[in-house]
Amino acid sequence: ELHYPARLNAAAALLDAQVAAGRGGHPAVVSDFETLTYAELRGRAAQIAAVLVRDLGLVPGNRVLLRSANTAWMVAAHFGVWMAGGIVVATMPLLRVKELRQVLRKARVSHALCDARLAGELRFAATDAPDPLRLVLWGDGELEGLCARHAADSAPCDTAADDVCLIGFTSGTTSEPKGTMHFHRDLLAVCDTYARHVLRPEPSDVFVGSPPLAFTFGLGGSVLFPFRVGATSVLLERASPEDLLRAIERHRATVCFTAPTAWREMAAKAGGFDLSSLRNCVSAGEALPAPVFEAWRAATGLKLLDGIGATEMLHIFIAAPEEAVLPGSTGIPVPGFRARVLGPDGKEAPRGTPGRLAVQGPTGCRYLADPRQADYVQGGWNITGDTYVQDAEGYFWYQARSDDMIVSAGYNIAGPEVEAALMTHPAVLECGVVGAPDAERGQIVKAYVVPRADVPPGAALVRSLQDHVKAAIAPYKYPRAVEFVEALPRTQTGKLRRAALREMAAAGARR
Ligand code: 3UK
Repeated sequence: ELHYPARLNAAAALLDAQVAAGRGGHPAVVSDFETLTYAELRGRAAQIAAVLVRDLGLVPGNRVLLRSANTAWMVAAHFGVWMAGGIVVATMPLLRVKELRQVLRKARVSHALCDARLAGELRFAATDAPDPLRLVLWGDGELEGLCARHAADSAPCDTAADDVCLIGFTSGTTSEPKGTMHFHRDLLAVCDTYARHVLRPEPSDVFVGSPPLAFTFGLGGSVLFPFRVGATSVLLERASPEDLLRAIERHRATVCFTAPTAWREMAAKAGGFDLSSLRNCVSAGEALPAPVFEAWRAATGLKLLDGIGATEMLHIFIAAPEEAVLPGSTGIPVPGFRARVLGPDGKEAPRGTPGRLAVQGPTGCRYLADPRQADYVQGGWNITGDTYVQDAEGYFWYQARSDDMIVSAGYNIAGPEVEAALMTHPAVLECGVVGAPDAERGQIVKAYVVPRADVPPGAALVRSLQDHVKAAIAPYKYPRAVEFVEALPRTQTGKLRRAALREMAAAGARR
C-alpha cells in the first residue's frame, strides 16, 4: 500500500525534495544544448509557473498544452504547470494540425507553451478551437523574457494528492485517441511501484531513452523515475538507435529505455560502442520477441527487461526484475498492481488458457469524457485490449492484441509468435504478421517482411522463410502468404500498425 499526504504537489515531491535533500547542485537534466542542476531546474519551473499565473491568468485546473521535443525547457514547462496547479496536456512533436485540433477540443485547453520551432501547426490548429488559446513560445526569447521578470523561488500551488495534473492521450492505433487522467499522486505511485521494485534507481544513475515526454513511457523514464531519487536524465531531441548508443557511451548511462525494434537495431550495432556503464535495459510499447532478447544478451551480456505499460495506467504494471526475467514472458504484476486473465464470461480464466488481460492498481480507470469508459473500466479494473496467458508459476505471456488474433481453419494463431519465429531468420530485418481473408480457411497467415538489403527477395526466400517457421513453431502457423515491403507502417509511438497491414492484406485478397 502506498500512502501519500492528502495535500500533495508532484513538483514539490520531485524537485523541491531533491533540493531539500542537498542535491540542488546535482545535474537533473543534460540536454543537447544545456545542463540544469536540480536547483536551476526548480528555479526555471518556478518562473514558468509565475508567468502562467500572473501574466497569463492561469487558475488551478486549467489545461496547458505543451509541445516540444525532449529538452530541458520541456521538462521545466511540465514542472511549471504543476507548480501553478495546472494540468499538463503534452503533445508529441509529430502531431499534425488535425490531431492537435482534436486535443485542444477534447481537453478544453486554455494555455499552451511551445518550442518556437514547432509553433506553426499549433497556431493553425488553434484558429478554430472552442476556447481562446493563450500561447507563449520558448526558443525565440518570448517565454525567456517573461520568466526573467519573475523570482525563481515561489512555492508550488497547494494541490490535493488527487487533483488531476496530467491528461495523457493514447496513440489511437485503431480509433480516436482517448484522454486518460492522472493525479499528482499517480506520478509518485509509478516511481514507488515499478521503478522502485524493478529498476531500483539511485542518485548516481543516469537515465536515457527515446520516447517523447508526451508518451508516458518517456515521461516516466526521463523525468519521474530519475527525479524521484535525484538521479540524472539525459534528454535527446533525436533518438535513433544509433543516437541512443552514442549517448549511453558519452554520458555513461546506466538505465536505457526504448521499444523492441530499437533494441533489435542496437543489438546489431552494439559492437562499436562502450556500453559498460549500462545496468538496466527497459523494453516496452510492444511485445519483446525472444530473439531480440537473445540478440541483446549476445551483444552485451545484459538482459532486456520487458514490461507492459499503458497510457491509462501511466506506466508499466507487469514486468520482472533482472534476476526473475523469463525470456519471452512479460513478467509478473509489479508490486502494488494486480493482473488477471479473463475468460469470455468475464471471470478469471484457468491458468494456461488465453484471455483478455485486466489490471488494477494505484493508477488507472479514468478516461476523460469518453463513452468507452464503461467498456474499458469494469469494477475498478482496467480491461486492456491484450490477449495474455498466465502460466502455473504466475508469469504472464503476451499473445496478441485481442483484435489481432488470427483464426485460420479453426486454429487461433497469434501474429507476434509467428513474427518472433521469422525474426530468427537471417534475411529478416523487420516483419509484421496478420490474417488475410481466405475463402477456404476464413483467414490465412500473411507475413509482411522487410528483407535485409543484401538479400534478394523472391520465391526462394519465401520458401526458406516458410520452412524456417515450420521448423521453429507448430507448422500450421506458417505464413501461407509472404509479401516483401520496404518498410512497415508504425504509429507515432513506434508500434506496428497491424490494422493497416490487415487492410493491405484484405485489399490484396480482393485483387
Ligand atoms: C502494448 C505491450 C506487449 C499493449 C506504454 C510503457 O505502450 C504504452 O502505452 P500505450 O497506451 O499502449 C498500450 C498497449 O501497448 N504494449 C505495451 N507494452 C507491451 N504489449 N508487451 C509489452 N511489453 O497492447 C498495451 O495495451 O501507447 C508502455 C510505459 C508507458 C506506456 N504508456
